[in-house]
Amino acid sequence: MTTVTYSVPNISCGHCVHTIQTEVVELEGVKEVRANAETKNVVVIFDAPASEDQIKALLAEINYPVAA
Ligand SMILES: [Cu+2]
Repeated sequence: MTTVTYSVPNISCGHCVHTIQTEVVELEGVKEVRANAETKNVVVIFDAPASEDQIKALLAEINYPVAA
């Protein structure tokens, strides 16, 4: 199990949090997603076949790209 924390500047409200959590948890292998509008962080707990590349690509696709 891997836990990663991403900085996602586009998170601004509870709606963003909901969208991110709903979308990312759909990836096979993702166990838990916690987005936070105050810290603008997304914590993802996952196992294979999910990967960091895949999670980051999905976040970019739904307009919440990870900060470089
Ligand atoms: Cu929002």
